[in-house]
Amino acid sequence: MADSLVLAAQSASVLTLTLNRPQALNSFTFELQAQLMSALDAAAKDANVRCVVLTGAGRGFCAGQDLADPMVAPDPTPGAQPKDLGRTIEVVYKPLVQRLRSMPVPVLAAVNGVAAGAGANLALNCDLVVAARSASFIQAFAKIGLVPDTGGTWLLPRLVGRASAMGLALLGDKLSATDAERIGLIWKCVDDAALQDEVSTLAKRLADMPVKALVATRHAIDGAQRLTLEEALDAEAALQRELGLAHDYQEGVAAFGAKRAPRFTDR
Ligand code: T3D
Repeated sequence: MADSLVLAAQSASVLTLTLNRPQALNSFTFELQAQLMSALDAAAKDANVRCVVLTGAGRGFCAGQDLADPMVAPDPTPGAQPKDLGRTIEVVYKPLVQRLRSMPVPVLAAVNGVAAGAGANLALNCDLVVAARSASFIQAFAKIGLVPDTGGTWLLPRLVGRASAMGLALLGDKLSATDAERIGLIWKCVDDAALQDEVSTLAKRLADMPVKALVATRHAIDGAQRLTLEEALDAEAALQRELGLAHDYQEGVAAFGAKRAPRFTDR
């Protein structure tokens, strides 16, 4: 659909969702968020999807909240009612982060260009982030008098430690993809011309893996942040117990013994 704000394209079991407002660097409107949520909901229910790739159309990945959207832009008219930005977080960004984090398949961000504000943290909420060398990450919030949202306050210190998190969040400087890889903010930075091939190969590889175990790994790693070592060991035991009963474990061990490629099907 020409006017779709999120383009969906499926190749084998990899679904690519492309944010499609290139004229405004794919910044978020309520409608874009609604279409993205609906595409993610559909992917979550579709057994033929085993990996989702999130990327942007044009030269940007996502410039965060559309600051021209009348729903959030301050109204300069004297006496005008101030906008409730907390509401935007509650109805737009919180559900989006929760949707991404609860996807039953791995989600890969292919950051093709600038990722700013909520757009940067949208990418960082994905399971793996691969960026083109010309891409950049900007915690743009402080520049307009806001705090990092879309999970930024939770994610940044966990990804890069408090010192770097504070530097990124307070200063809001543009961080190159090369530096983002160097400080551990993202998984990988590749040359622009290699992004598409790199992402396709990685997405296909993830889709062929035991995705149920990959998703359990996401939950275990995120959940372990607030656990003691003993609690984490117990959580690992519970997950191994569950996964040990699943088809993919039987298949993985059988394939290893038979020296053949496994065929994982659980989701
Ligand atoms: O409810 C709430 O509002 C709270 C939630 C907040 C969540 C957030 O995400 S807050 C952070 C919002 N985002 C930003 O502050 C980033 C704003 N954009 C920029 O700083 C720059 O555009 C970039 C650094 C991202 C890229 O710069 P550059 O020079 O490569 O491009 P540009 O010329 O600035 O932008 C190109 C066009 O996209 C331009 O439109 P034009 O002039 O060609 O018609 C620009 O206005 C538009 N654009 C870019 N970002 C946004 C945007 N339009 C609306 N909203 C944007 N966020």
